Amino acid sequence: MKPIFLLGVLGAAVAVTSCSTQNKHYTIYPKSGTNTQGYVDFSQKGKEVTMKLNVYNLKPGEHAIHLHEKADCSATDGTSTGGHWNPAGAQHGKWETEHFHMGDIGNLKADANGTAQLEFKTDKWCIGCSDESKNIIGKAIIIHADKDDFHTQPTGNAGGRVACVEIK
Ligand SMILES: [Cu+2]
Ligand SMILES: [Zn+2]
Repeated sequence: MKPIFLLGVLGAAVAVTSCSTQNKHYTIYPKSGTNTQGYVDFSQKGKEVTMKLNVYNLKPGEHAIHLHEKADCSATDGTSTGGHWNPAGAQHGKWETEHFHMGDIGNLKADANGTAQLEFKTDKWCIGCSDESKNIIGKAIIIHADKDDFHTQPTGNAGGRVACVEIK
């Protein structure tokens, strides 16, 4: 009976793993000739995804941050990531107002040293689930040169792309 007992224990372990917290760690790469760097961590607990960002070497002030539609940071200006991730075909805007893209995170604020932190939580995303209107895997994070004005279509008039993350 020992082998059967072992299989039972293994099965329970797999079941626990598949519904516990997911953690993903990514490096932020500079784009458009900047020296912007940093890292980002995503985790999911139940239906809630948390994103924690630490960015360095930004220009002091506000910078738009979005999820863009393709995990491809290959272009020197970051344009290979495409436009804002927008599975619902919505207009660009401010997060959780009357209209916004699923990637419209908002703005980061860099201090006088060019350092910015952001913690963002939402149940509108998932990490690797089968619902493609929520799944952030295969998307990119873009940090922009300028701030998001929340109304210019479809970009928020946020300027160039100074940093990029491939969410794989
Ligand atoms: Cu953007
Ligand atoms: Zn947008």
